[in-house]
Amino acid sequence: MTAATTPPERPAEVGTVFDAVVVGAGFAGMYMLHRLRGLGFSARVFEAGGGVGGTWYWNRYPGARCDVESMQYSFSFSEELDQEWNWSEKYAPQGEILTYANHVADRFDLRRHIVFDTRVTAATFDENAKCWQIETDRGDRVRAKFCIMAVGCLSAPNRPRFKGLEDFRGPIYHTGEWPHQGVDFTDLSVGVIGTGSSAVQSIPIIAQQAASLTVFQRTATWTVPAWNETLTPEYLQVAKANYPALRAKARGRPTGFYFPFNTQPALEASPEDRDRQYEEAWARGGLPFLGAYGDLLFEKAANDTIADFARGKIRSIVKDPVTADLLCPDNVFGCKRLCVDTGYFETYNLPHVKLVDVSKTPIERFTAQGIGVNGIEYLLDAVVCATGFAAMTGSFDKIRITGRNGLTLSEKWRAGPRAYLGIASAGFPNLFLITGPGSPSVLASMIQAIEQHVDWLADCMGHMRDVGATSIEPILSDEDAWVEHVTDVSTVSLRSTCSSWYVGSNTPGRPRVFMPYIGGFPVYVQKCNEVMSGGFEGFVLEGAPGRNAAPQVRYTERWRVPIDIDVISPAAVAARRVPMV
Ligand code: N01
Repeated sequence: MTAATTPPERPAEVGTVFDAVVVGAGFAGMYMLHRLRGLGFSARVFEAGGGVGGTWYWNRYPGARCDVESMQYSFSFSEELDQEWNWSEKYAPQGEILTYANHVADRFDLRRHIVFDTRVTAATFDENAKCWQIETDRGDRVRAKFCIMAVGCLSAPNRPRFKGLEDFRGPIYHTGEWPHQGVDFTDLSVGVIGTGSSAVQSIPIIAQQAASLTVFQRTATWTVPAWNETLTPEYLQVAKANYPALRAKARGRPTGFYFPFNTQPALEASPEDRDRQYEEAWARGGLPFLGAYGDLLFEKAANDTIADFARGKIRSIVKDPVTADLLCPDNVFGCKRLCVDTGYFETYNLPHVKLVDVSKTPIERFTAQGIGVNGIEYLLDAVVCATGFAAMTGSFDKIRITGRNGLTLSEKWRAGPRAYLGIASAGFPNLFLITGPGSPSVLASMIQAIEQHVDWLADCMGHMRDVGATSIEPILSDEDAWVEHVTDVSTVSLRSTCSSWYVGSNTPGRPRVFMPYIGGFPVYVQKCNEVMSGGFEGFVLEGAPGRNAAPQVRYTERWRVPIDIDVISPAAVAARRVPMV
């Protein structure tokens, strides 16, 4: 099931002391390293994979591509980088994003500080020395003042423990750990379990190769066409001329990326106007479809109008009415993460593609030759588990992170993750979480969310050095208030109403907690800016006089932009008595 090749031998590194150790060399780890080096800090990055890129290193399944437009799904910290890189398509394929990640690593000379094929297994805070001891599966034991978790929000694959897995004679793949050499499904009977983003992207491509394809669907998915296209030199020239303005505007948007957003309520439009608006938004495609009206994720009646429209589209595409019915979701539109596809529904018109509903009669077991559901055995040569991830917290759980008094982070988070601003957790001094639970993270464009956290952390660490502070740690009551606020705000959104990986309910045994901050990226950024300007309000800094003074702002200036659009209007919040940040 894994993509790993045998890593080269190397001696273990023991006893070295760094200013910072970063766990992970995806976009978060790479940018953090760049900033640490800019500040003159010594740093080591440990990366489990054999190269940079994180998500884009592991998720090599057929059809994998980004669902945020390439021009915006990229680093924005370097104007030169923006100008020199040319994206080939509106939505970049996985291979191109990985090439971009490698380009960034080379251009900013990051590799010599990264150790690949090395998984961090433990991080332990030494209360006397006020530093972290970090251990890896290659025998490394190093120390660092700061331990920075850049482990990704969707990096721990969810592998349901179906009965009889070991009986199945064919290969079982997981989309999140795809073999690097690729998989040839030609002439095979293939089963795909799941219908989330990974499945929606891979199913049309697998169907082109396979002799037969059986999709096991537990919950029908909402997906919008990508209308992907090649980016012409003329388009790139105009876009690049306006890049700085686009980047700045994006920072003021609820998702951290720019797209046309109609703040008018759907319920105030006539049915004819709504249809016209939805047709136009559908024709633009992608995640911006949800920007057709401002109340779609807040008012169920408004949501019903877009859901009805989208169900109409599904029925107009899928020829077999029984299959079309099964493919029509009955939950809130956009409640689970909206998918973006190319030819997903059309694939079900192919004669060799079958949809099996496992919503009421779950997968019973794997057999030697296939999968059993409701007394029927579906014969398969290979199975693809597109079953997602233990989102937001799964990657932390894989590392034994021990803070003050021997408490582990997993123990502290047993009833749900607790972190101030999603960036640090009380009891774990000098431990930083990049896009941790309680920050916008997956509800924003990930790279922008990463950059904002990294810039904030860089200014924080720079300040600590300026004033001689030895440690920083959230005040428990401020953390509690933030966690409560994150939950309160989530109740305003219809997104909190269904079972999804946002609330952890896609994997058994996890508490139901809405984990990302849904109050909107710019509102969150404003809060972070205020915390910093106020001398790191809500944090205890130890070790120097004047430690809670306002810092010298080195990197966060670019995040001090006006809020262009709130995702949750103050009026909506007031109506439900949810405190604004
Ligand atoms: O995972 P998912 P994903 N029996 O959790 C089903 C990002 N991403 O890898 O909905 C049967 O969304 C599960 O069913 P249900 C993006 O943020 C981005 O597809 O829980 N089925 C669901 O259908 C995305 O949201 C991109 O009832 C089982 C599916 O497996 C996130 O990653 C591309 C099951 C899992 O869907 C995760 O996407 C890919 C079981 N026991 C991913 N267990 C882009 O940028 C689970 N399922 C485009």
